[in-house]
Amino acid sequence: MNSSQIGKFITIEGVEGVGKTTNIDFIRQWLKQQGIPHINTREPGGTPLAESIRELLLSPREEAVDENTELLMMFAARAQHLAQVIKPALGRGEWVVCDRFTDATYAYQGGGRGVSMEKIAQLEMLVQDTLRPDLTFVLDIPVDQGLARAKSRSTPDRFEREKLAFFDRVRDCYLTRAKAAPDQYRVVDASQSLEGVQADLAMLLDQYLSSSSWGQAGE
Ligand code: T5A
Repeated sequence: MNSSQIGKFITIEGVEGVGKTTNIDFIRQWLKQQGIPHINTREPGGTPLAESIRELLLSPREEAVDENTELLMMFAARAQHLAQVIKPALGRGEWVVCDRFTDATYAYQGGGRGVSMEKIAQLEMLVQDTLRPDLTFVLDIPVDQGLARAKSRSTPDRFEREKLAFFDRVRDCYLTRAKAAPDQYRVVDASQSLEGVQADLAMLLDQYLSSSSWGQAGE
């Protein structure tokens, strides 16, 4: 591999309990096998300050959270994460694998809460400028199945207390965005067995590597 290359930015998205965290481990193993330097991180979070914002965002609370407050906190955490972790890693030529990114803001704050997509796009420009993921996996599953998996594992956070209709809008938004930009997005059926999901991920990663400048440089 040519170490002067800029790293690739891979994000993994989907509704609650779809298997993002589980499959990030699999992607990490895959990158290791290819000898690709990489880091794994997550949103909201990824730095001490951004993880503190995550705590504030996810904790259930009596006080109603204004939708603009929630939106700005997501982007505040993201600005810190980009400055401290994501941009430096990409600049060092490492791949960054991130559990959720701005697609989650479009899906949850836009699709779920009804915040205007234009407002989100303005903040995206402010915080990210032109930086966008190179490749986004949308793990897709019927919402009730994802929530059942998430609930079997931990007590519901502030988002997981939302109604099914909220998550249906979140899922629709992810699928709409994926359909609109097939170069960036790969939708994976996450209702199948874990082995099936990981076989699909490995095939898509192989395809991506062979079509990107990294694959050509490594041959
Ligand atoms: N948010 C985030 C916003 O609203 N806006 C934003 O901009 C951002 C960045 C973050 C919350 O913040 C919101 C969205 C979220 O609500 P989170 O922790 O990132 O929270 O997201 P969650 O979806 O809550 O994470 P979970 O850990 O609950 O779900 P995962 O990571 O998708 O699922 P995972 O891997 O933990 O798996 C859940 C269970 O299912 C099993 C696993 O073993 C595990 O027990 N499993 C399977 N079982 C059977 N078959 C398979 N194929 C399986 N895959 C996994």
